[in-house]
Amino acid sequence: MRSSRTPLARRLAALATGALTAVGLFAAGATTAHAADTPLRTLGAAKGKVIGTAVTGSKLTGSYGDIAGSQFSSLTPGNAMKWGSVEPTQGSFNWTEADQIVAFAQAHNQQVRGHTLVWHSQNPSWLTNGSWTSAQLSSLLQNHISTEVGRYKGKIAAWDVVNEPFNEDGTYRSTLWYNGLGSGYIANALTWAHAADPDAKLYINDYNVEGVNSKSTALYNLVKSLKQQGVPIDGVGLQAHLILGQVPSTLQQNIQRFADLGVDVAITELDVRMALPADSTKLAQQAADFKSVVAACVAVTRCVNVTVWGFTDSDSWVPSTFPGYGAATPYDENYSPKPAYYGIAEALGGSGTTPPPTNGACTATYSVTSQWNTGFTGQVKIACAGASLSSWKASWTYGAGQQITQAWNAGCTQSGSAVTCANASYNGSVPDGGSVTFGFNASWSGSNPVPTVTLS
Ligand code: G2I
Repeated sequence: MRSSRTPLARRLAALATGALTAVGLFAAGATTAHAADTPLRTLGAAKGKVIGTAVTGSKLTGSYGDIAGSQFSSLTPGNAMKWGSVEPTQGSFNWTEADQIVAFAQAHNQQVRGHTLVWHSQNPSWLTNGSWTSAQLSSLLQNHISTEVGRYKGKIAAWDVVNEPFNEDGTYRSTLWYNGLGSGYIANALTWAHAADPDAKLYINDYNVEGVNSKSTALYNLVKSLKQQGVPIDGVGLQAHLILGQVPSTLQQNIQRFADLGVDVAITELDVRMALPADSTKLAQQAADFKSVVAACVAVTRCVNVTVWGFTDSDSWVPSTFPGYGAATPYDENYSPKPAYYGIAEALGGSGTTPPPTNGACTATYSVTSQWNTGFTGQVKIACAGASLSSWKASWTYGAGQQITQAWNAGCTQSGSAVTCANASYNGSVPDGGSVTFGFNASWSGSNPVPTVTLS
């Protein structure tokens, strides 16, 4: 239990993993834990699994960068390697974000999953608006694959070579590629990618292929036939954009049947969306859903990677695509691990990770949101689950001379190293399932360790 550690032990544990958040607790007899206990990548490694996240290159600093670098052993560029991103104008390339993500991954001893070479979406308009003969289309595609795979040769563990080739009924999706080149574009794309980087694992990736159904069976038959023809296909990606409480019961069986074909399987884009607002019941179901997906992968040796499609709710495609839905990832918008985080950890055999209170507690989470040479901006989020507050006071002790200079959404006073922040007139009430966040600016020098917050 976290409260049995000394403040120093807590700080050392947080520093050891680069964690930039700390959680304080206000509840009799409840327990809490935080993401610093054992990183997911370490738990995954012990099970022979790579644990990944999709990332946005421009965000890889501060808490986002710390979590991406410390918790995950694989990164997938969410958008940066798509054709529309890398060649917005024909013959004129922009590799900035893709390069940045690859460099970050190398610096953090992480794999990169390249995503994606052949898709019907997020292509440059010069390509989609052009009118091409099939010979021209074929050569455009070959050049694109050779250029991009060649650029990152030796640096990409696996490529999603072909993305989303099927309709729900298992027929081929009508796309620029299928319509112009026929189904043979898939074998050609794999062959060209293999020529450009013989060491990269080559995948076909799709959604709604997690359970045994018409679409996954079409994918299964395709992979089987590609293998029989000697086409270089190493794996299938099951995206796993799931809805709360709807993990397919045949997930493990489906993973196993692909493994039995002699290919690897990766869960490539896992998220579990829910109708907003989130509450403790939904978050507990979401934890169970993440846990069962990861457990299905753990159960099959050839399931090699589980990647979440964004690790924080602040970096998820869900709210803009499904209005009214969200909270689909394992960390909330303020980078606090949610029950889903602990669901993943448990499926990976995590011990010593106690889920945060889902019942009867309010917690305070301190994080540094930006930092410069002399100052920083921080915030404290107070969240309640199965409990509520009508007023609150958050207190902590600064260990390295930090000094609050300004606060908002709370009244803060500092005396020596002791800081106390009380609610403003308008935000004392924190309902069950709700949260309140206040912010502050402060000065620092030397080091800026994260304090533990006490709620009263
Ligand atoms: O749609 C969810 C995923 C389904 N499988 C393939 C993935 O590649 C796909 O990822 C999403 C990205 O997470 C979104 O971030 O693909 C979307 C496009 O289909 C991405 O959304 C786009 C927005 O539509 C653009 O307006 C925006 O400029 O993201 C772009 C970059 O932020």
